[in-house]
Amino acid sequence: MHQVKKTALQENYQELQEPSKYKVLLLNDDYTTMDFVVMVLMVVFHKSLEDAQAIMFNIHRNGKGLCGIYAFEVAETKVAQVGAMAEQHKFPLKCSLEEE
Ligand code: TYC
Repeated sequence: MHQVKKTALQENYQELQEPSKYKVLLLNDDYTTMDFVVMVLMVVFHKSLEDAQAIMFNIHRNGKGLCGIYAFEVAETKVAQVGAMAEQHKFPLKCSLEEE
């Protein structure tokens, strides 16, 4: 593939930038149980029971909610973990990623 060589100035600028962060969001649905969502928030996102319950109810009421903000690889791993747990338990729970 054709690559355009960066100038030293461009390379310097890129090195000085903080790496982008990504929001991990859980989406509401009508079938996943509240207990399962609370468990996912505690296991995958390391929330306390109280925080997990508050986040779950926020998602239930508003359609989606923020679970955490991470570097890309961490965010991607959490989305995959939620997907695998949901599939294993046959829930349609969806998790998505959004650049901050
Ligand atoms: N709405 C679901 C119910 O009433 C609970 C739920 C909350 C599902 C959050 C998904 O991300 C979710 N059982």
